[in-house]
Amino acid sequence: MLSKLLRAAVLSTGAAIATAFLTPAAFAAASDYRFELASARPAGPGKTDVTVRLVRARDGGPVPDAVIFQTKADMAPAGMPTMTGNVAPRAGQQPGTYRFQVDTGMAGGWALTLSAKVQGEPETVRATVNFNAAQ
Ligand SMILES: [Cu+2]
Repeated sequence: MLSKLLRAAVLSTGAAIATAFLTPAAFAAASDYRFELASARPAGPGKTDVTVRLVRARDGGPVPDAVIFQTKADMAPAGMPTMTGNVAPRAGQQPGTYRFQVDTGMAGGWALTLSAKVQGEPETVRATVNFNAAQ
């Protein structure tokens, strides 16, 4: 009886360890996440309000509470990589979305490049999201 209980305990401990190794967090990498454009709206002359969504690549689920520590905006999509615009963070509207006001002094194609720290993910997630600025 005792040995049976002991065996069950050992088995369940083993199962717990196996489960821990199989959780997505254990295998997570920066490529498990992606940024998507949620919206790009004019926000006054030469300014665009850009909202991006951070999602898990696996199931498209939102990833809240990421820390976006580096941003850059330029007109590389329009063949002007040296034309840059200031990026200022704004409060996001819903969990998993991140919002910025970008100084888009020129209408056309812009790229917003982001570096982010995701909770529980040691690798930095980097991505570029293209958007269009109206004037
Ligand atoms: Cu330009």
